[in-house]
Amino acid sequence: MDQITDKACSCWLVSQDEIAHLFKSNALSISSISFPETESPVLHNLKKEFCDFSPILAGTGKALVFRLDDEPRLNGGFTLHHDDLLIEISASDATGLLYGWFYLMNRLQLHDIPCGMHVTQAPAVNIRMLNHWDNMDGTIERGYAGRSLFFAENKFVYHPDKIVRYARLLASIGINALTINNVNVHQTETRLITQTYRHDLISLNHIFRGWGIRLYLSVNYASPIELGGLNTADPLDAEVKAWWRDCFRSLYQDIPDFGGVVVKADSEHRPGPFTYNRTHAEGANMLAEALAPYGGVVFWRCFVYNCLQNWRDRQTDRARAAYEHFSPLDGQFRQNVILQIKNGPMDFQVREPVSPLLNAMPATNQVLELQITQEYTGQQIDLFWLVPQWKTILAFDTQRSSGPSTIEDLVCGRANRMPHSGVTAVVNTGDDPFWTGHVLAQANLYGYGKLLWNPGTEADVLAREWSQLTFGMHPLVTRTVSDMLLTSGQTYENYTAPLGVGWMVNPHHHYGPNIEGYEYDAWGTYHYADRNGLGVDRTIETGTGYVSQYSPENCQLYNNLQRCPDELVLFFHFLNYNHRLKNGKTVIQHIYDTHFSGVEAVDKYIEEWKGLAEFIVPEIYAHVAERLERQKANAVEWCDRVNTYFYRKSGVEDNKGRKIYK
Ligand code: GCV
Repeated sequence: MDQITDKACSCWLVSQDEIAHLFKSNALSISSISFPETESPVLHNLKKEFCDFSPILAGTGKALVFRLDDEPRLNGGFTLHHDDLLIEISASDATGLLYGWFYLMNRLQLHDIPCGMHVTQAPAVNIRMLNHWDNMDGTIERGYAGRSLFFAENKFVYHPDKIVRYARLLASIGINALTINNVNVHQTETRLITQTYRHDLISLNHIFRGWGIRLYLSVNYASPIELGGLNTADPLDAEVKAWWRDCFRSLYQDIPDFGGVVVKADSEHRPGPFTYNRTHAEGANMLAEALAPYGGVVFWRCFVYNCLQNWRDRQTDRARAAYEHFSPLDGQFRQNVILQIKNGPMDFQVREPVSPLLNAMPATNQVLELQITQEYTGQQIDLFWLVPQWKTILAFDTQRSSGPSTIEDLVCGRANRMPHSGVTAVVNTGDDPFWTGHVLAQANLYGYGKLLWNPGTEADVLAREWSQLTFGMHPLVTRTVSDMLLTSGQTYENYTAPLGVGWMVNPHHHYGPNIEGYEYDAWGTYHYADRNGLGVDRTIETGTGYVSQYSPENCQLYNNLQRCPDELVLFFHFLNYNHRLKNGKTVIQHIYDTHFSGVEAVDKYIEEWKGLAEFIVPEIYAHVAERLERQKANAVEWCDRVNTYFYRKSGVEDNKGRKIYK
């Protein structure tokens, strides 16, 4: 098990004691290693990478050189040069050297380090953040990979060595910002910013700093009341302002390079400025002002909507909420406020359009929020590789200006002139020996980091690379694992909710089918299936008008049934069961076909995985096989329930006569 735990823990990344072997297996003999003279926490860790290396240094090999220079590169950029005499990594900062080193390791693992190689790279996205939704009792909201890495029993409980391995893993994919606690900040977690937990926060920050990662905390907007004994959290109140100023003064005295805070306000029963009739700009700016002297920033989440909606009301549309709340505030936020906007207007469903709020506020810092943890996408039981979905999001052209206007342009800072831009995501890790519950779900974390480094990388390249780094170079393994990853999202979509409707899941835990699970609820999450058809009419003429929140071009695209893409058509339109889609099928036949084909695809994964038995470490092989069986059971349940439900509603037979329970 030790061997497994080691391999699984380091997954795509070679552990430190394998580094010497890595050079040997590439027939590279190293005569000396040199580092810059300067000292820094990151350089300290970089040097430690070679603690097992000295015994194998040979007089006759190449020099391995880490060098700081003055070349103008983006933060974290590096150059890797390989010739007859040396392998040199140069960068203008220590983090760049670290990233260069991880890149070199990847190349060595892939046996792709030709003499004459000369590569310069830099991360395309500036803020490359992860959000933990960890609670201090050790649970993780929407966590599917064990317990928290940081907390248990309402205190900090962590193994420094494990946190170091974790930080190293995150640094290897370029992550540079991290929150450690849930955005739902409850009683105990509210105290994380107080002196009570300062010692632990300092220690954790010390670890992450050494890997180029800045630490942030999620904070409770009502802290002045809950901690300070004030009777208000009104952002314009002088005492409230003073309370936050004191709070951050003390925090930054102890941790001068602390990143800042993430805030979920007026959202799903969390406190916020609405209580005091203040805007979100007033709320966020008050915190930002208190953080500004220290260079701290506020990530302010835009997941604000009415979660006490009346299902009888067909005009109120939750999808409209974020845009309605925030777009009128463009230009009112301080320079150190960054709006954190979920990729879709609802909530991390399998298929949603891109949020119309993204790139709709040219005078406001924005980051895109993704979800790596698979809340609605299989919960790390079912396979769902998210990279293709993320690439679709990044490629979306908001058409907000004649200049660069895709989501990729926005997150890379090309779409507006604001100082901050980037991406954050709810992470999928925990204390599980494989970090991510499902071993193959590691590919989601890997893909996230790599995509932010270079959004132009094709999904199949990332799938192949992850498979080779994790499982080695055998072509059958690479082909099989890559195919499984690349098709997994479509497979999951096929056997779950069709054509962009979403929400047909079991309430609260969100796994498994429940067609009407959210239909008569207060969360604003409906599909309106009846005897005629299903879908949400969000058009201008007859629906909620949500489409009008997009640019005129995109509004027309979605509003017009003839043009609206099939995969999102039920998000925007109510359609009869016999409506013919662009793919030539009726809605009902599409539902039957996709559900059967989803189950067949899982069967195929199971068979293909069996073919890898002799190439994969037995424990990992068995672990994935077990997950696939559970996925199969889930897929069958989804298929049967959805097909039966819509057969009963529509009375239409499957034109291929397959088994539908009636
Ligand atoms: C952390 C959804 C999830 C919640 C989550 C919330 C959010 O509603 O189900 O678990 O809360 O999103 O993003 O704040």
